[in-house]
Amino acid sequence: MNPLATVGTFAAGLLVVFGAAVGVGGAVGPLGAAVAEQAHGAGGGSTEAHGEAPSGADLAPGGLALAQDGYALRLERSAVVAGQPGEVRFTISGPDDRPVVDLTPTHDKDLHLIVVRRDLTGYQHLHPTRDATGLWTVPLTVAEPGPYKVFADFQPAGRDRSLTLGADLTAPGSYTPTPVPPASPSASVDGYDVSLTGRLTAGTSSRLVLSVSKDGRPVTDLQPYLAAYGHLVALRDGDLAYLHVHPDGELGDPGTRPGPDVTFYADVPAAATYRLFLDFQHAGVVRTAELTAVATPAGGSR
Ligand SMILES: [Cu+2]
Repeated sequence: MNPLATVGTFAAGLLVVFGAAVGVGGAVGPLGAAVAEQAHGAGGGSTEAHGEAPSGADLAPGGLALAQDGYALRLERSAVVAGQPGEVRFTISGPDDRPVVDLTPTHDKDLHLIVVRRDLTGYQHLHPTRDATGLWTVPLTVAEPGPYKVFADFQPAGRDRSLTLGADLTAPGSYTPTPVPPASPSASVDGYDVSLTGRLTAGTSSRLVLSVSKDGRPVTDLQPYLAAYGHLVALRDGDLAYLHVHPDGELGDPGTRPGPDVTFYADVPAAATYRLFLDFQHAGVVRTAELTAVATPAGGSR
């Protein structure tokens, strides 16, 4: 669904990855700190007019640990071979240490699996299938070697919110990180242009409107994808924290139209650079637009 861009050849031998986890992301400070900090930030700073008062729990990003709240993500193998068709196999164990088989669907699926390289390239959004024993499988091919992160986004039955666990996956070989593109409110994919209005502000739930056009004309017949007219994933540059993002409105709501605008709320815990991945479906094809956005400090102006 998300064809990997074929990256050109690059100088070999810069960095070699052999199975071991590489890069940043292991150590993470208390996530509540940034939230608490902004609470007594600059006086007179405006808060977003989004109604919900942000709470630390809402803003804390997921994906930074492979185990949380009694749930654990276990990849059967933590390595893949770049350029070769492979498969991801994993289980998610629950507080009773048994594989979780009872899930509440979110965005139309029991589980969303996001795969991305540490440099935020090679994004893939997959939907594994689960067997009766709780083993999940999905075909996966990564184009380039390097350290990857796998995110499982799911909601165990009985929990009132979803959970995102993250695990390392390595494609051994020569790895040259691609710098994250500078912040830009627009991106193009396969002849479609996506523009972003709204800005990310630390410590709040930020309203983001993504507008899709083609050949200069707004697209007004987006097709439902994952129970919405778009699906947004936001990852933080530096540690690949996985932000909480939810669409504004649902299919069938009078105010929810099939484009050109798709609105989301993203819970932003801290001022940092984020990469946004918008999946949208038009003319039967799901495409992913990728943008970089920088979250400003709470109360800051920009
Ligand atoms: Cu999904």
